[in-house]
Amino acid sequence: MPIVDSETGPAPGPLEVRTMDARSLKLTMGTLALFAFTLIAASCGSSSSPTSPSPAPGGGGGGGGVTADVPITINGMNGNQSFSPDPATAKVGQTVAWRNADSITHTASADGGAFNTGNIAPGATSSPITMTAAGSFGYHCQIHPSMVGTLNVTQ
Ligand SMILES: [Cu+2]
Repeated sequence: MPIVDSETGPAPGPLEVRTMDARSLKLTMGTLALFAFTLIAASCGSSSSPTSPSPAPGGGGGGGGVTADVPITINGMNGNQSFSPDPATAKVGQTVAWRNADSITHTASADGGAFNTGNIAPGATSSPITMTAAGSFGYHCQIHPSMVGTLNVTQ
């Protein structure tokens, strides 16, 4: 008996679907208008978004070379006078790069391993290193451990 009941259930279904069709047709007209409006609004919003970031990369790329927020110069093997400025100061999120003004290869390597430029050839500048944590970082040249400096990173 319950099986018959459930079979009777779907029977009026098609009738209801017809009514739904008529209703959904009206709905579709309204939805279409709303959709079109949303589309225009959305396209306006999305077209302005990519436009604003575009000038930024263009302006930045004009520089050509590698730029860092905080440049530090490697003067050469001179103890705690090897790097300048020393101590140097950067903020969390800023980039620091070391330029090797000497005639031999050097590195700038944090004593605790927080950062390491790797070998910087004479006249070259290291890749910019982003400072992600505040602190006072002593660093040295891995090739010439007597070369020492300090980088203070503040919030
Ligand atoms: Cu060195």
